[in-house]
Amino acid sequence: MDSASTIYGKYAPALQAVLEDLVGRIQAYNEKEKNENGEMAYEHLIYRVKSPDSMKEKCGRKALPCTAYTALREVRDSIGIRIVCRFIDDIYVNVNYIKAMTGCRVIEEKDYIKNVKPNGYRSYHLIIEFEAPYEDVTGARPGHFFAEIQIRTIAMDSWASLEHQLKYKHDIKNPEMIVRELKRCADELAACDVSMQTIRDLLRTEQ
Ligand code: 0O2
Repeated sequence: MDSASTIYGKYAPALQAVLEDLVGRIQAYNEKEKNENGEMAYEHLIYRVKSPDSMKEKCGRKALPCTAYTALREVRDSIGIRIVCRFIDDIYVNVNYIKAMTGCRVIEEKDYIKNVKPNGYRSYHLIIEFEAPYEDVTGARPGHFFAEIQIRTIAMDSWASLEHQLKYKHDIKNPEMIVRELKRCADELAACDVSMQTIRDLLRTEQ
């Protein structure tokens, strides 16, 4: 048994296929924007099926049983896509595109840009549910699948990546100072995002 089948069981190939389908649709949208409007909707995207170890860790953290049903129905980020944008306004353009996608229903929405987390984390999160032509964990076909889509700027993304790495360092001598400094960096990057957006708006009005 390979590692992917240890929690997702026979649904692992369907998860991969559903992810690829979703990614294909988002990439096609970006191409269309580029061809029709001369500007990309986003800078790049990354995506993954959550690793079985990470899914097991999350089930444990939430005190949930480590089963395929939990991984595919109760934890809703087995499929994860991160859309990284150049400007703040582009985040909301992408959010609207996702919300309008055929067969997609938004079941949870968190705007950590307007409601910044106390540590400085900024990002827009959508949990979506959609139908795909594969059997799901309830035995239904077409099945219902969930995905988490995170949308943020390049600056927000670089901060989140570094902060994520630092979280796993346990030998930090002055953690309060590090938390404070991380928050300061997040706020400075956010100020740069606002300035970049303003520059873009100015250039657009001049054109
Ligand atoms: P991983 O390993 O990155 O996937 P939920 O997922 O809804 O059960 P929660 O925390 O209520 O749990 O959801 P939320 O706040 O939408 O966060 C989901 C994901 O956002 C996290 O997934 C992280 O990827 C990211 N995230 C949230 N807060 C932070 C933060 O403070 N710093 C960083 N770097 N990332 C954050 P996982 O599964 O926790 O982790």
